[in-house]
Amino acid sequence: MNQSSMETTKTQLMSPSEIEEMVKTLPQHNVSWLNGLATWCKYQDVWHNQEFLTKEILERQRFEARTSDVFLCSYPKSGTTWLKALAYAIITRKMFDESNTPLLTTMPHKCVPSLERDFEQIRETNRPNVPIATHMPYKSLPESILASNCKIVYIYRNLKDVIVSCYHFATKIRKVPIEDASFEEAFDDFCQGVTLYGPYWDHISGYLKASLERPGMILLLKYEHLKKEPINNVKRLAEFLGYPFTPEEEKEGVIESVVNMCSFENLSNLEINKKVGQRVHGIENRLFFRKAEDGDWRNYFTDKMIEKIDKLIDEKLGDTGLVLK
Ligand code: PAP
Repeated sequence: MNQSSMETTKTQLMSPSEIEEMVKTLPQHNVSWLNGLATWCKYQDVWHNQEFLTKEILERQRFEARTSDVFLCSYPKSGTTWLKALAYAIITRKMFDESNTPLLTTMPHKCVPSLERDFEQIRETNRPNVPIATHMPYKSLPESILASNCKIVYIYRNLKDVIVSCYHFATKIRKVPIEDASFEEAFDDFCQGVTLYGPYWDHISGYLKASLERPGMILLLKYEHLKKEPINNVKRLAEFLGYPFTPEEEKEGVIESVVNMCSFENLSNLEINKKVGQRVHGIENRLFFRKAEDGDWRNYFTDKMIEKIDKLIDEKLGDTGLVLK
């Protein structure tokens, strides 16, 4: 079978060995700015980490959504850790407060499982009623999520800050010294759409289009808005998740305590999130907390890069009305 005919068998279930064979036929990209230590491959027009793709496709086929499931979706480095912490704190606030919440001792990525990595946990029949996170583009979501009409929260962020954050994270997890990793090459790959779960444009426009087609079922949140107006946005999030704050809770300052608990300052200073050797999905917890600054991109982008990326944003996403610059 050639690659395209193998790929079009998507809706028929493939066995692990069939998937493995198919993955070998996919277009590959060896990432030069990571000293060739990462290989990405393109499956159904989306770039994936080759190491995990077979398992991901297999689990995507097996996954059965519950109607009550809520998905926290994001392009990598757009605020996933923060959103996971907030959603978890909101949903569990009747059981825990800031003195005993599991967030104090458990990394947000462990409190809220990931569809791409935590297969066993998610497959448990009695899994707890917490959201599930994913970086998959909308079109790649398991069919049962769409069939079950599940709610989705999509967080997005200033694109230039996303690029810088992706660059740092990728170099750190591959242990490539930053001075050896060309930001220019990373930027060029990004612009060409060759990025994990990219092209980026397709990712964001896929969720945006879905939010217009499924009104009320997809909440879009912007990282920068969440920072500027945390109270209002956390209220919106809680309402959407089906756990609205009561007037009494508002008066008692419960929203503020959720916001404070999940702030970068608080989470990044917890022992569990800063101690060397504490890992989630094989990655040090502390690497998920870097600067959390808006506009850090100014330290990396040349004028030429700014011009190029702004032009691309206009071309690819200009008609969405989203402000990503
Ligand atoms: P992921 O996609 O790998 O899960 P994600 O959490 O989306 O990563 O993004 C990490 C970014 O969010 C980092 O940004 P930076 O590289 O620009 O610093 C990280 O610092 C930031 N971040 C992590 N936790 C928080 C938080 N509680 N509040 C705000 N930003 C946060």
